[in-house]
Amino acid sequence: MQTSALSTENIRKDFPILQRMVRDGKPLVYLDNASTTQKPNQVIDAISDYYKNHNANVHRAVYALAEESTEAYEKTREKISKFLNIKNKEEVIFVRGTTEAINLVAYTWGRQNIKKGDIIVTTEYEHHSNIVPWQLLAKEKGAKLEYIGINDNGELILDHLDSYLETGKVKLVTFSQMSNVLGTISNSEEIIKRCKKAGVKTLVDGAQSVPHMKVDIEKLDCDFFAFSAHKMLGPTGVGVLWVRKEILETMPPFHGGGDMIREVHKYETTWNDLPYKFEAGTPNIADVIGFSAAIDYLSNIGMDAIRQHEIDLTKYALEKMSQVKGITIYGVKDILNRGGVISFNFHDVHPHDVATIIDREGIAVRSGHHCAQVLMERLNVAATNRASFYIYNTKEDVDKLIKSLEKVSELYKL
Ligand code: C6P
Repeated sequence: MQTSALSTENIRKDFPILQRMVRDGKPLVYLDNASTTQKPNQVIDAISDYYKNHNANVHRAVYALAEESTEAYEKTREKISKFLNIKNKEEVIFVRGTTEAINLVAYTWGRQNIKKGDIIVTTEYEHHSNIVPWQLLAKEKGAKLEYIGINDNGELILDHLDSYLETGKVKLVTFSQMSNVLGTISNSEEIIKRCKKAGVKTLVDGAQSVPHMKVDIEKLDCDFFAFSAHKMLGPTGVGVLWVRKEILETMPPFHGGGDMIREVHKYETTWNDLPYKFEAGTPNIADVIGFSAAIDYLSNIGMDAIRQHEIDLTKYALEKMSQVKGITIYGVKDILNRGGVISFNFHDVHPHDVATIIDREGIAVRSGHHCAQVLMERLNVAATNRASFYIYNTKEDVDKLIKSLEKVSELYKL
């Protein structure tokens, strides 16, 4: 059932962990959703039901449990295809997460296609998992890694993209659809359009976008797309790599082993059909099935309602937080161009100290470089605090975060 407005009160009842007390009886205020989200009973129960009632390996046997397990596993692939408007479900590959998805592309397509003197373009606000695999590949091949910079508002400078494209040497442009630190929503369709015109492949890191907004892969028209289940109510250890079929068909396998083969002889092997060619070994069956329940949960609320909830909450938080003396907030000013992620520093107190003090009040925020050290360098900071929201967060959570900063002020006599 699609609802137009989201009821945090009802939603919260589905998340057992949100009833928890932490630190001497303080109610948990969980504001680290960009890192990983909490799991509703529906997801926990789906995993437990699989192990209690259906546990068997997939794609290998004909007995009842094996059929049930295979069916449930494959149903998730169908569900993901529908959720993201993917036409061919064979283009959906289960991996461990966004990191593995990007590495898969670098090791298979990348090794096959990137040559000496080629350019791979990424951005200054990428997560390390969208930088390091390309550094490794560029070093191996004698290629160059270049960066689309960001302006002081935290947006990508697309002129940089144009000047790289003009060299005629760019083979891949890879960027996140939403920054995990600034919350900036990239102008993805425009970037992809410019790359397509130049005949350049595009990879979109959807780790922070898919959980929070409607994503239509068909419309996006990129070549590779990666995201993780655990940031969208699903279990850890499951993610998806989507690759356009024409490209996937040309890619060599990533891992060798069971299920990815058609025939193995002493010195020769032929590959299984897509997508199994890229899913070697026993997959993370239980968690893929848990992921299915997460997609159902999000679909029942509706991605538009989720996005609206986060716009409202982030707007409220930005207004309230910007009134706090001594706070520095990073990122885009326009609420419609950012997700529910607010990175900030408080006076010159180290973010780890801020996070430790407010943790005593039950507030969970992430502090550090957020696996985005290139961005930290650009912002000229070593670290930040980061509050990130999801469907169960409320304005009261924001108020508690702000109140908890008073404790920091008291302690440091600010
Ligand atoms: N960001 C954060 O706290 P994995 O770990 O493979 O599920 O996702 C990696 C990843 C890739 N891209 C982006 C944009 C991300 O935000 C993340 C994960 C978490 O910001 C954990 S470091």
